[in-house]
Amino acid sequence: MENTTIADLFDEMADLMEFRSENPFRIRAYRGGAQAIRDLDEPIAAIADDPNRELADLPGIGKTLAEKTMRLLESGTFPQLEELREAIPPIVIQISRIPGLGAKKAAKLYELLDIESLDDLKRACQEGLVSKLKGFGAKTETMILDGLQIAKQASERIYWATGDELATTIGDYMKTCTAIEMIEWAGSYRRGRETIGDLDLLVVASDRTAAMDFFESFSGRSGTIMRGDTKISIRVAKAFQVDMRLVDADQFGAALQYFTGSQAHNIHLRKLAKERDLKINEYGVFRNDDGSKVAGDTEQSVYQSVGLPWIAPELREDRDEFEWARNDALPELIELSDIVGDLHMHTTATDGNASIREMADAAIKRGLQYIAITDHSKRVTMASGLDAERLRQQWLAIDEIRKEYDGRLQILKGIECDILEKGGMDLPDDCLAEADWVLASVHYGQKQSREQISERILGAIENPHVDCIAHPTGRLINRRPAYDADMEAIMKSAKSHNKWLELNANPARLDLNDIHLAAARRHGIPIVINTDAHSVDGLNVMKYGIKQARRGGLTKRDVANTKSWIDW
Ligand code: DGT
Ligand code: CA
Ligand code: CA
Ligand code: ZN
Repeated sequence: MENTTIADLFDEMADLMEFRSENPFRIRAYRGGAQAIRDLDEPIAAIADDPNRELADLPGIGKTLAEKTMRLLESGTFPQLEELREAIPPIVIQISRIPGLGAKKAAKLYELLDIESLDDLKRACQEGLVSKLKGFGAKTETMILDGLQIAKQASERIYWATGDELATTIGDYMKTCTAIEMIEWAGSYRRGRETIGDLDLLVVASDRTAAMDFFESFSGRSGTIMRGDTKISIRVAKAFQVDMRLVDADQFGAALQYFTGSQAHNIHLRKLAKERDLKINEYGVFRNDDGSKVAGDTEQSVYQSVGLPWIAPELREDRDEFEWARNDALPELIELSDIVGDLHMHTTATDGNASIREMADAAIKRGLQYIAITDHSKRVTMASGLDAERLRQQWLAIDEIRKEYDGRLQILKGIECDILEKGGMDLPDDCLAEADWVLASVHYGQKQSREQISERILGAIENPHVDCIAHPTGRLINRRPAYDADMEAIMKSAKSHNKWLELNANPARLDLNDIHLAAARRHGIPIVINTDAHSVDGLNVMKYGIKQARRGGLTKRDVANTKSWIDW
């Protein structure tokens, strides 16, 4: 059983427990465990098999989860999970994912309205049936209609990071198939979209039947959706679809280009071909007059046939990429190896699970030159956020630790300071003034009006001690929409006050998104890509931020933490 599968099952357990309003600490243990397992860089099954190691010793796991993991590895499930699955129908869970609705109301809707799908619920709302129920008003009905899209997406699309783990596992497995000569992922996964609807694998095989049989023998397969001569679709994990298409070697480039998409990008490309009396399809590029083939074995050849350089998949959304390509102005996209610092992470002082030293050692291992310790400020009571006194104590500790790391890693005295609901910063100016690095974040009052939230963020930007706004829009992919804020005004102010904006690399955040990143780049606002790590392994999410940055067209120059700290 894969790490991702185990993590998904623990998350499912947490969802079900949350639904039952069970002990929040136990729920958090499952969520933390899921995250820890997802972050591991080796198979947990290997650790379980190793007589010299204990699962319970892993950070974030503990004795109970270690036991459950053993059960999962042996039997694919554990009794408590099965009990809860029995008791709570999946559609009720789906309904409860509507932001603001909650478990009790979801269960009630299911019972009272005979709802079997989210579409049923939508219809019931449109017919006004929901507002007539006791305890549900017109307001709830509107909230449901507004939130249905998020709930629907959550049940249909997975995070890019989850897709990446699946794709890596399946790809590694398929590469051991001797009948396969060429293999590449296409689709939204290759483009690095923040969520993935299904995975698309493209293969050249010496023996197609053997390649399809091998695909169907993948250990994580739960069923086959269809099998034809050139395409096969299977289900893996929780009903997620993976397509495999078989093409000839001399069509590989054309097929890769076609199935990478996006659809909009491909339509634009075909239009350019038409202007040159050419036709592009998944088999190649052909002349209209005599039907002869002019390109198709590589992607480069396809783009070249319309006079363009190769365009990176992350840019293929029909935004600016064709204009850039035409003018020889394609950005040289940032890479993970360009990053030399990480300016957002938590420690045991608040809700992290590692010490400053542990984070520092892990940062050195990942090749970083500097980190900022940015625990929460006191408003975040749930994470026992720091007041000025505890923060200054932490800084005294950092003074000591710095001596040990001298010449190896710069450790900056930072803080993730909350922007209060009423406006203003959660810590006094004299305290913030002593920090090397101040992130400002909105965690509370996210439902306030556009004016209020914008004012709060603009106020933080104007505070001379604030350096950067963290996760500037507050969205959680598949769970919570961005708060309503005037991003254009925020960017203008950030630019004029010489402040920076974060790209939070957590795969559930990826905040700023690709569109905002492109806008920030146009404004000339430096972006800082941070992990917001709450554990040592949490530092590994940097690569997801890089993917998102590339979608925004960012180069090394656009990203501040590609530079040494002293160069700023
Ligand atoms: P997803 O799976 O919803 O995350 O998004 P994609 O982009 O991976 O979409 P998918 O899996 O339906 O198809 C993969 C690519 O194949 C898509 O980006 C463009 C291409 N493609 C698929 N079907 C069509 C089609 O009917 N027309 C055109 N022009 N392109 C298509
Ligand atoms: Ca796809
Ligand atoms: Ca597909
Ligand atoms: Zn944080």
